[in-house]
Parts: sequence; structure tokens; C-alpha cells
Amino acid sequence: MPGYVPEELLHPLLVELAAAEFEPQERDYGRSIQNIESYELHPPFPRHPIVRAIAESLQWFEDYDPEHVSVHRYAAGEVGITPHYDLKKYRVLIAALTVHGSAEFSLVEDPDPKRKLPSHKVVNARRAAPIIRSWETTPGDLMLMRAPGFAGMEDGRPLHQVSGGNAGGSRTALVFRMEAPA
Ligand SMILES: O=C(O)CCC(=O)C(=O)O
Ligand SMILES: [Fe+2]
Repeated sequence: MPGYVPEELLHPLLVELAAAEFEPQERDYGRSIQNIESYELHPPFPRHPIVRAIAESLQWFEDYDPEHVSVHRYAAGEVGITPHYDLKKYRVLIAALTVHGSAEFSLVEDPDPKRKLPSHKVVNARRAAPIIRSWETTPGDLMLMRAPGFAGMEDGRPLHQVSGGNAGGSRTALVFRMEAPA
């Protein structure tokens, strides 16, 4: 969804996010490889009013109330996160907002769409992945991905990857997720 967050909010949002410490993450992310720094935010987001407003705005979708928010920063370069599925425990939708910078986001051909194999047999960071569709994310874009439980589907998670920051710059993204109630 291009322009989900209006341009005039993006700079104040970036300032809001810059107040915390990003932490470098392990390069190995399950079976994929990542090159990111990140931190987590928690409801009711007392020091992040714009994040709270965006999280609330996402509740238009039935049963969607994301309470996990990760702030990601990707260095400029080729690898952001290589092909992966998001964890199964996150339900209904994953919503990723580009706040600053841009990247190449790709849907990757899934050798096991019926989910017959364990995911470690499917995801292999060292194997070149055939790309189904690729686009550039730019500031304000919101990307929605199916998670288990979406529209009654048991598991329609797409295999996907994201590059590092394009054009020699870093990219900052906010990723919203919802865990099923225990
Ligand atoms: O940076 C993004 O837009 C998406 C990141 C992603 O795929 C993930 O955190 O699992
Ligand atoms: Fe992901």
C-alpha cells in the first residue's frame, strides 16, 4: 500500500524511533542470513505516539491488533534478510512499514506451498532463490503479508526476502505482528 503513512509524519516518526538504541542482531536468523540492527517496542507505546497511532490504524482488519512491533535498520548493501517465512506463532497479518530509505522486497518461489516439509528443508540461505515478484519499497509504503489464520487459511505464509538499503543508504522499517492469545 504505497503512501499508507503520509510524508509529513515520516520524519517525526524517524525522530521518535531514533531515540532508542538499535542492537546488532545475529547474522544467522533460523535458516536465513540477515544484516540488521533492531529493537522492540511494546504497547501502549508510551514514548512513541506515532507508532501507537499506526498500530491502532491497523485494526481495520478483522481480529487484527498487532502488539509486537520491531524497529529494523538495514545497512546499505545486498543482504537485508535472505528468503524466509516469518514465525508461525505470528497470526493473521504481518505489516511492514518503510519509514526511511528503500529496499528491494521479493516474493520467492515456494517449493512447498502445501507445507508438507519442515521449513528447514525449504529455506536455504545459500541456494539462489527464484524470484516471483520484486518491487522497491519506499518511505510510507506499508506491505501486508499473510500469516496463519488469515481469511481462515491455516498457513498461507509467503516465502520472502528483503535487500539491504538501496542507493548506498540505510533503510529503517517498522514491523507489526500479532501473537495468538495464549
Ligand atoms: O523489512 C521489511 O520490510 C520486512 C522484514 C521481514 O521480512 C521480517 O522482519 O521478517
Ligand atoms: Fe519476514
